[in-house]
Amino acid sequence: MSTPSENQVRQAYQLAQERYAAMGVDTQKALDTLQGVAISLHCWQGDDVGGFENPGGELGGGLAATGNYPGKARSADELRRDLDVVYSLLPGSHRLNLHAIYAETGGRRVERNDLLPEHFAAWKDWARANGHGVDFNPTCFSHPKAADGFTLSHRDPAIRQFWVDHCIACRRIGAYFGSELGTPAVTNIWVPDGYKDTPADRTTPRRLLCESLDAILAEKIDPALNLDAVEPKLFGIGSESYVSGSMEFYTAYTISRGILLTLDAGHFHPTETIADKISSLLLFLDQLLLHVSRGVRWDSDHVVTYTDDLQAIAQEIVRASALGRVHIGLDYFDASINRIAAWTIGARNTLRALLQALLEPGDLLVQLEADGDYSQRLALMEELKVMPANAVWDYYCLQQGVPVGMAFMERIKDYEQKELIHR
Ligand code: RNT
Ligand code: ZN
Repeated sequence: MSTPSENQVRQAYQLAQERYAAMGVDTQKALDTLQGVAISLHCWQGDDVGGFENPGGELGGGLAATGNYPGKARSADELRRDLDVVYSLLPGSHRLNLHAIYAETGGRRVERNDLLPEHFAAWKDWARANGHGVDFNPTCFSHPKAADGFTLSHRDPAIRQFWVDHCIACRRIGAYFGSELGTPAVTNIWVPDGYKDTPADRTTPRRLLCESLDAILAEKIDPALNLDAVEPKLFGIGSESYVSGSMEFYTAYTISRGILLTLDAGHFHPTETIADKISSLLLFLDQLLLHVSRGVRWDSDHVVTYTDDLQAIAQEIVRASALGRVHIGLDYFDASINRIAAWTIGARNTLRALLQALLEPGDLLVQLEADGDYSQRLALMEELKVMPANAVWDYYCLQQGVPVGMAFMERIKDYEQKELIHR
């Protein structure tokens, strides 16, 4: 498939720029803003959330990566090489979101509560050399002490303490990345805790979760180094009837403790979207973390595509002028297609949705609304959906020296032939 020539891209941009200018939208300003947005790429798309602690170990916590497409990363070096390819296909400069199970312990078994910054030194060196900020996550699943489905809200104090200690270790590792890289890590706690069937006592696990989180957060860490986030979920596989860390639990918790709330787009009722939650929460919380994902029926982790949901999320961030307060991460894992394509497609879609949102004549829309001219507001919103945003996107890719249009797939196919199929 042939991709447009440089000249075509420039000509299309010229026309698009004029169309947007006629609406009072400055396309270059939108691109300048977009360039400042760093998406946090989730390392776990590269190896189906396997990690390197226990190669071949089973994925737990109700998470499931289906498919056996060749080329899964088997080591941190392979994963970093794969990530390098993804970053080279994205306009702008982006972050990495790392899980604790990606520690490099030199072949030694290190328990999760004993993890130290030094086990992430190679990640730090690589991130620094490539200008990536790093975000971090305790791994409270895929472990014998999580096998019965409870971690931080476990009734056994010894098991609870183990996971508390793991999370404490992870906050320190987050702070290490923050200080080494000069940009705070967002350390996000997600626990799978919950019941398959109707519980008799919904209170106790939530009280225990609250106590565990307070113990984890007891140590004050400079927010310039590490920011804490917690991630609710309505249900998971094996926790269909009850999840300790529900939306209401964590909303109240984060507001009362002044930490970040994580909204994962796949963690709610199938018709419930996170876009509408952003403006409400930002009235009471300083910052949010998003896990941009796509729920499909009971799965919460499909590759991010260019859906209305995605566009609504981007619009809400931009319309609330909240790009500086909303950390944007991706969260999905698809093992049935080329994993690098999965990463790249989802990340490019997320950036493109942000661009389209940045290309809205925000003041005009708000003015129409204030004037009560809802017909004109509707007409304009519909017009915006088909304005030539993609010509601006192509031009941005050209400017940033990354493939235009679908040309990124050629690079991925090439890497697949040279590297992935030999794994
Ligand atoms: C699980 C949560 C969580 C995980 C990652 C691997 O439902 O979304 O964010 O996907 O921590
Ligand atoms: Zn998530």
